[in-house]
Amino acid sequence: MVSEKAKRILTIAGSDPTGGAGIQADLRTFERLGAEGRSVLTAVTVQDRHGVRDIFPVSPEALTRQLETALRDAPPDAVKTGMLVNAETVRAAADLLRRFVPPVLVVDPVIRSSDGVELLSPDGVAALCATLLPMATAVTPNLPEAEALAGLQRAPGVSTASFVKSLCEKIFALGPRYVIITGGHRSGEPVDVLFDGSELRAFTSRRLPGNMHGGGCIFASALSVHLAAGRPVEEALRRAKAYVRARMIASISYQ
Ligand code: PXL
Repeated sequence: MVSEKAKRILTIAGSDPTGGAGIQADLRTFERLGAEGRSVLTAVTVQDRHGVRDIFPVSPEALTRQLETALRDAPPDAVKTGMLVNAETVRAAADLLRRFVPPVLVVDPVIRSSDGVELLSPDGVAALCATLLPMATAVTPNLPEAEALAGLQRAPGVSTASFVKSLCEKIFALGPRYVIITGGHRSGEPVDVLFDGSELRAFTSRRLPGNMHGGGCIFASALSVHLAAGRPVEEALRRAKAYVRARMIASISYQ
C-alpha cells in the first residue's frame, strides 16, 4: 500500500559543506520527495569543489546520544546510512538500530568520496558487513563498493555481467533483503542491478555527461523515501533512478 501521509526518514551520515553529498543532499532529497527528514551526524568533513580536505569524526558517544534521542523521540519510517567513518561508529549505530528496529533500513556503503578520499576505514567495512547488512532492507553499493563488501576482484576474461552477478550473490549472503549495485561506475551504459536472492533484474539507462558528486547519496535517499511509502522495491528503484537522473540534468544545465 502506498500511504499519502508524509513519511519520516532519518539519515545517519556525514556533513558535506558543499551540499552536493552527505547529510545536506539527503535532507534535500527527502524534502523534495515530500518526506520529513531527520539527521544524525557521523562526521564533519571539510570540502570544496575540488574534493575532501579534512575529516573530523563525531565521537561514538556523541553519535549514540544523537541516534538514541532521535529514535526514541520520533521513530522513523525508514533509516538510511551514509558515511560511517570507522568500525566504532558502525557498531554504535548498529547497536541502537538492533534495539529500535526501523521498518526500512537502507545502507549506502559509502567507502570513498568521488575524489578518492577514504570515508570508511577497512575495519569499518568489515563491521558494516557483520552488523548492518544482516538488518538491511537494501544495500546500495556502486561497483567499487560492491567489490569491497564482497572481497572480490574481477578476474581477467570475466564479463561485467557475470562479475556483477557474483558480487550480488556474495553480498546477498551477508544478509540484506535486496542488493542493488548501481551502474554509474561501470564502463558503458550505467546498468543498475537488483538481486533478491533468486532473480537478478537489470535497469538500463543512457549515460549522461560528467560525474555527479553525491549521486549515490541522492539515490539511496530517494529509495528510502519510496520504500518507506510502501512501494515495491522495483518501483522504488525506478523512481529513485529517475530522480537522480533529473537532479543530474538540472546540475548539468547549471554549469
Ligand atoms: O558521495 C559520498 C559522500 C558521502 N558523504 C559525505 C561525502 C561524500 C563524498 O564526498 O562527503 C559526507
